[in-house]
Amino acid sequence: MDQAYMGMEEISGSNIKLRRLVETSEDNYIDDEVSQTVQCETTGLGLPVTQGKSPGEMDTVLLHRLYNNLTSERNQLLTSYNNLTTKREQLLTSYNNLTTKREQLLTSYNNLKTEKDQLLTSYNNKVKERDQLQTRFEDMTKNRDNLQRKLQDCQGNWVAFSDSLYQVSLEKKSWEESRQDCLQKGAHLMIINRREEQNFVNQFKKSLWIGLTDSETDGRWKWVDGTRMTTSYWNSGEPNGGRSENCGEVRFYDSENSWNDAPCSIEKFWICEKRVSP
Ligand SMILES: [Ca+2]
Ligand SMILES: [Ca+2]
Repeated sequence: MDQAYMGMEEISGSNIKLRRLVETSEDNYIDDEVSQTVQCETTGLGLPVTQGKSPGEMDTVLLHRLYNNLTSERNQLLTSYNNLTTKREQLLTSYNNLTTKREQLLTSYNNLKTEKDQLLTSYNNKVKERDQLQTRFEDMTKNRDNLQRKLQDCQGNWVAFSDSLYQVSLEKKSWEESRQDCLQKGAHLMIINRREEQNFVNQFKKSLWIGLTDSETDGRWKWVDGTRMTTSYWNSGEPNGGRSENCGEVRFYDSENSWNDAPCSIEKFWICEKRVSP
């Protein structure tokens, strides 16, 4: 425990200069020049009755009072210092708590950010997957529709060959009526572009109107879709009808070159063609 001593160094008139020695716990003495000049007024010090006391007794009383005042002030300062120390420790603790909290929040923020990135990636993958499934679904729907159409066509005596369906009529009509019949079925009179098709049509062993005509300009044979005939399978000596035979038919089916030109008004069986793939 600190001990404080008050020593009188000089008393001169009503001014008193004090010297304080403070002993610390480490036994060091701090010679603290005090530091204080006390204005000593009779009424200010509240001195008790001085009458009848010698000057020496009066000094002792005065010093005693000063000592008490200073001790009280010192105690107040000590209390204040202790309070400030406590406050400082509380603030330090509070600061440390806040720092810890801040680090926890930072960690939490980073974790959330990582989680957000993962969710975003996952979302993008799902979107991609959905789009792929959508495309697949559309393809399958298209496929199903094609198959359904093929099935319906097969039920109507259509025969599938390569990328087309073919239907041979059960009755006979003129070339123009035959053409119209095919159009009504969403088809057209058969157009022969390849050798395989030519051999295919011969297999029916029937005289059949096909989509070939030179009615616009004699000798310039065209298909019903407006394209020019380039590869032909005319039978020997055909076409020989001139202006009187302007429509093409398959007739000599035992020969690969089975075509003949015939008058368009003659009623014959015919063959329609419908493409099923673009
Ligand atoms: Ca002709
Ligand atoms: Ca002919």
